[in-house]
Amino acid sequence: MTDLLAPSVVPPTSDADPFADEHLRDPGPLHRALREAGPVVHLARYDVHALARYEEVHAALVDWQTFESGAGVGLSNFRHEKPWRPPSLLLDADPPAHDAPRRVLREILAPPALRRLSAAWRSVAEDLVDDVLAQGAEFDAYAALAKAFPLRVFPDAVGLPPGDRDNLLPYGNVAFNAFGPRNALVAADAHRVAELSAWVNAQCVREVLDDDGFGARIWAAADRGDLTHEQAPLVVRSLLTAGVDTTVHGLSAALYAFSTHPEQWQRLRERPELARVAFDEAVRWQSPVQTFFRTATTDVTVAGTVIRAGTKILMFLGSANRDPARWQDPDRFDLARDPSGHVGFGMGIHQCVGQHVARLEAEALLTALARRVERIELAGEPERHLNNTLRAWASLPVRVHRAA
Ligand code: 8QM
Repeated sequence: MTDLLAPSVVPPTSDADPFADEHLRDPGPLHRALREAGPVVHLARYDVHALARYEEVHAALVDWQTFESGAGVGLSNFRHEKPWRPPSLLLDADPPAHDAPRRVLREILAPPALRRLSAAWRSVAEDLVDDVLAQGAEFDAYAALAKAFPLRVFPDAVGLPPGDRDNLLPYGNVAFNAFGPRNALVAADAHRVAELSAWVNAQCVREVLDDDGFGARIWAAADRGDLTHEQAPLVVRSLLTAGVDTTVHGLSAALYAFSTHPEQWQRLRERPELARVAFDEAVRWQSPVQTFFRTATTDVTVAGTVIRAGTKILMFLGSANRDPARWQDPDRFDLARDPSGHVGFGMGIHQCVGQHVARLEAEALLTALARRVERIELAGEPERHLNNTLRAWASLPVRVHRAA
């Protein structure tokens, strides 16, 4: 609420475009500048307020009443602009509408429900790592592992028919670009949006999904009355939008981290039970999902700055995860730290509902690799893939030394 007694602060202004190639390629310097400029910074280019410090990002994430998602969590305001696709029932929603889809998905993706997948995923990971290692000591860890593994296990778990899964990452690329401004990254894929959307929507119908996956369980929830039958395909669509690129680039982050921190790889090899915490630390360190927006539901004062009702607020998750006021030596990838509290999976009522799936994938892949590989190092310069929201990869050339 606006405190009538306190004078309001005029926040510092920045001309920077966080969605420009330069900052997407290397966001650290901009993040540092924004954190140091103040708790709230006005971004002149988009006329939005930005939060780059942990404290304010965390506070905004947990206050869904003041910082709503229902106007969309990208730059575009769904109350004034037509969304590029029907809004997500989870991501672009607030209570009470948000709660039923969330509850359904939470049950389906909860640890007890995933237990039956664990053994199968471990064995897929072991076979994949064996195949990759059999082909030589140097390979692209992005393509061969980080991308290959989720594409092998996740669409099956959802219940997609076998065959053509090549559309999943391009669809995700479109969806994650769409949270940003309509820049050249959005324009580059514009010609594929209709085709990719049609393909994804076609995978969400009951008849296409096998009867034992996450997708079928979403439809079964509709039969029980926990969702409507109109909602079910959109909830399946959320899995296909949020569940592929995120894990691919999260696993890439972990592999990059270990390729550049040999002592941390040794630690993981000695204590493979650290795989899960290592994945969370990699998510903190790289923040595969860099940013999300909220919309103020009322005039709200943040650290003295009045943010007007109906305006967008840009939250820099990746910057909050490197804020030295919250993290000791924040730029260090360190398995000895406790990364819990990072906002790489968000925080509050929207916190990643699929995080247990992601951790299970990471655990399977990292432990399979740790058992077979003594050392992993970069064999060339990694290449980034630029996206308005994702901290993504195009290649991660590595060289491995096999364990005896
Ligand atoms: C981001 O479609 C959706 O429901 C959805 C899309 C993207 C995400 C989450 C949900 C956070 C990973």
